[in-house]
Amino acid sequence: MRAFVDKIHANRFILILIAVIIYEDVCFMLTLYQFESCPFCWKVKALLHFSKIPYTAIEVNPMNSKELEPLGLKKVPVLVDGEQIVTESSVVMDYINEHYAHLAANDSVAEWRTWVDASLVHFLPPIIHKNFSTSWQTFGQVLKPAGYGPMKRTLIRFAGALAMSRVSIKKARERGITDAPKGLTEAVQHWVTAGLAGQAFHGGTTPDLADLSVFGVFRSTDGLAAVTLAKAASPVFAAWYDELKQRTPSSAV
Ligand SMILES: N[C@@H](CCC(=O)N[C@@H](CS)C(=O)NCC(=O)O)C(=O)O
Repeated sequence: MRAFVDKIHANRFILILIAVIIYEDVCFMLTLYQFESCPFCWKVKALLHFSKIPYTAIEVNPMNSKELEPLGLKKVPVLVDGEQIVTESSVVMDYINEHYAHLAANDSVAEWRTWVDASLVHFLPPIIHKNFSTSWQTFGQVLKPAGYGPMKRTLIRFAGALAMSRVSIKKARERGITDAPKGLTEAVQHWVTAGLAGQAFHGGTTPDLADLSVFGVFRSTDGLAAVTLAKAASPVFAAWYDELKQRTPSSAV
């Protein structure tokens, strides 16, 4: 009888433990507000996916960002971790790294991450939105996983292609980018020569935050002209990109 009562107590303890673990997983899950097409969001996702950190993704409507209204914010990515609301992709990556991923960082990582935000990221929009037709194709692809119904998707696709094909080249020119494909090719060569420098990854045998930042920006346009161009420019880049893609399956739940 005593043994039976002990067994029930032991089982009750295990059940409570399981309930607490499930509760913690559900209630303390990270939430990422994002656009599927946003390179800054993909930098964050590259880190979450590589480190296998579960999170809930909330796709923000790029036409009105209404999902962000309760937070009083306008831009993605936004990470919510319990009471903490973190904005700016690089700050979000630092937050995730400090609390969850714990990848090593050094001065070189910091320099490459700055290069990604200040330079690399600006070569992509004028390529993938170079005219209405290219931009229409781009939105067709990037909106697929966003989960919109057909009407909403077509509306966002049309409005997005109209706006982006007008804005991207103008913005690139303001930044001094007159030949985006040439600029991107040079950027890829710079990354391969000075960033990877003969190693599998900038981080050596394993990717670091520099790898994940460069990869994230390209990953936002996977299958589109910018990635095709970059891969054609360098087989080393192509192998590095494919390896990272394989190592970063989605950890969104
Ligand atoms: N510096 C910011 C840039 C974020 C950003 O520009 N996000 C764009 C999407 S790629 C956005 O939310 N745009 C909406 C808007 O400006 O209203 C970061 O690194 O997070």
